[in-house]
Amino acid sequence: MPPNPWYRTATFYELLPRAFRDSNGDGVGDLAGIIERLEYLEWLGVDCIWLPPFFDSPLRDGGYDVSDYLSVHPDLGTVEDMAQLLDAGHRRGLRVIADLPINHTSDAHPWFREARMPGSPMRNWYVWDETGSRYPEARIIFLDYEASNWTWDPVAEANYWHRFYHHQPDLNYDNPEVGEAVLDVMRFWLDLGFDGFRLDAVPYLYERDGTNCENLPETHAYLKRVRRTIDEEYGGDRVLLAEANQWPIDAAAYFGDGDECHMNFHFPVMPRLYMALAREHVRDIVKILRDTPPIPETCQWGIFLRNHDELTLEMVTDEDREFMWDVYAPEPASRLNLGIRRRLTPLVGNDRRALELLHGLLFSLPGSPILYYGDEIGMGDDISLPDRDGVRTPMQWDGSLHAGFTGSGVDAAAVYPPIVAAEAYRPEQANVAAQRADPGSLLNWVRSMLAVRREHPEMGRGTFEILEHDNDAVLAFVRGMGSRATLVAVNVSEHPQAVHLPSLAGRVEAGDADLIVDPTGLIVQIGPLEFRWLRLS
Ligand code: ISL
Repeated sequence: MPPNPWYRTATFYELLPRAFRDSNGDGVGDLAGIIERLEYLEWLGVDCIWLPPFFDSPLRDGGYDVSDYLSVHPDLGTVEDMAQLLDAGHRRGLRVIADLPINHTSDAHPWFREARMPGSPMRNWYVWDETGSRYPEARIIFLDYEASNWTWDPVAEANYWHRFYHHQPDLNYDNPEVGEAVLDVMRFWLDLGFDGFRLDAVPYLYERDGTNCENLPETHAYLKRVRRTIDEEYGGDRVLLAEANQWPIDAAAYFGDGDECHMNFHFPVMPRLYMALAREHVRDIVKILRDTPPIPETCQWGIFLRNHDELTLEMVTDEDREFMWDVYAPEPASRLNLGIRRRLTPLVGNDRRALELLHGLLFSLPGSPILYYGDEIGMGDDISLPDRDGVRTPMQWDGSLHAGFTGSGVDAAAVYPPIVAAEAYRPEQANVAAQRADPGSLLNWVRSMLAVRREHPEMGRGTFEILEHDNDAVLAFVRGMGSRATLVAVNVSEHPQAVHLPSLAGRVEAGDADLIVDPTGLIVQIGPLEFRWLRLS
């Protein structure tokens, strides 16, 4: 069956179940709370919800440390509640994908508890080494927390391999039983009604001597097997979104020949959007897009401004990383690993023009946009909290105590992470109810842009052509599909700019004071930090 490419024109919305809405007054968000707020997501105009891990877990890595793949964490509800959420979402035309950490489990997972036992037949479900010195070329990802990818286990009397926290042993995909067990996990949730998965941390599934243990051919072969299985058993409607934080050429490999993942995040373009604002030129964006290979017709990039992790600077040069830290993270507390643990709105100093410009890019660059809950209302963060908790605070629904996240009778101490307290971002300043009622709000602006984008399928599925011109404060490109084409022109500088686009002679009607049409081409004038979408004939 040919795949249904719904994901190529969809907008995704990442929401943290613990932080979205608490329905039962225990201070923790839950699945029933999400069901209560589906009306909001439908109103906003998103198409697919991305649910970060909701499984049973000791919660030492926000749930990415899974201790039972076939369960729902008791704080959040039950498998039955999840079935209801999927059903209620589908009735509103909203799809839902589950975030599945398949590279590693928690050390509390029964598989690991069994595997570490002396003489265990399950020992080779994980990756062990006597010396803890194997695979020295593999980098450490959580640099601020871990000194090695190996940790000694006194029970097993061996070191186990982990690419992330030491309490997250990596599964051993060289053991075919592991690949089978993970497929069974996928079947369980697809049977319940999920529309697909975000496959967490996929570059690291296999290890091989003499390599950096990323993007190995064996990893791609396993993912192709997953795709084949899901296509055969569930038809062409379910989606696989890879999380492969890699340079464009390696990232594009996760699409295979259209026979691997349907989607992958475009990590490298993200920091370059912020770099463009800070440098007031678009050369870094243009370069990374030119370095991005064409991808199969049925595939799609996932593009984003922020997510639940730190704003990662893994895919920039050392020099660019220092620049980004200097500009966007002058306080040491806002830096984490190779990134910046801040939300979108504080990053750009709550500048509405920058927020609109970044969303304008998010909604028009090649790929499907992925929003992070709260960014649509300009939510703030709290860098006094540990790790990434400060960008995972409760959604602010209204201006009441606890922001309408939970009942006002709930003890504030039960709400963790706490509601943002910074003056400019308190619930009174940023909340859904007030912004829904205000036609000029950021929320209504984002909603109207999503509606405009829906009318322009070329933004999702169309061709992408960067236009040559001599003003590098302006990014100009054309998205085209069949007889329709839209010019996007973005001024990342604080000064008015004009661009002369010879190739567009005769393709835009004048009638707008900012457009000068003459026989040599089109001149577009754009204000500071503004962008334009213009229909071309
Ligand atoms: O964005 C990154 C960090 O700066 C990435 O390197 C990211 O951490 C990595 O690709 C995997 O992240 C995922 O698995 C982690 C978990 O902590 C993250 O929240 C999740 O997104 C380990 O379980």
